[in-house]
Amino acid sequence: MVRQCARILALVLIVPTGALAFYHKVDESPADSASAGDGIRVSGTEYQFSTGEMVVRAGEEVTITFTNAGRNSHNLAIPELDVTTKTIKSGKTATLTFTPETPGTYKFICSVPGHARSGMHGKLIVK
Ligand SMILES: [Cu+2]
Repeated sequence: MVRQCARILALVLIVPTGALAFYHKVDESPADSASAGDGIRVSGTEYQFSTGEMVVRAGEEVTITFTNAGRNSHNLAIPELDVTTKTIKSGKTATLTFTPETPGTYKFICSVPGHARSGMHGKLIVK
């Protein structure tokens, strides 16, 4: 268990907010699905993510760059895959890198109490 936690922590890196320029493009089309490639950028506000659907391939490493564009602290978690960013403050960015092994549809959420229920959730589709 400790070992697993350490592994997850190692995967979560805080990157400088220099990445802010990128996510505005994603913000303009919240209904679109994001797909892997160079990685997925998603932002979160009260109380929604900039994309409701992410599509990735099984067996391929995926990097999700999550930016908190809201006022409160948020995170991006995929409970079924046991991966989550740290809970980050307004304006901060965190990166999540993992390799989904099994095709399926997984929920991603903000795990701060009440936030998923208020709208911070979406689908990660692993093909
Ligand atoms: Cu949140």
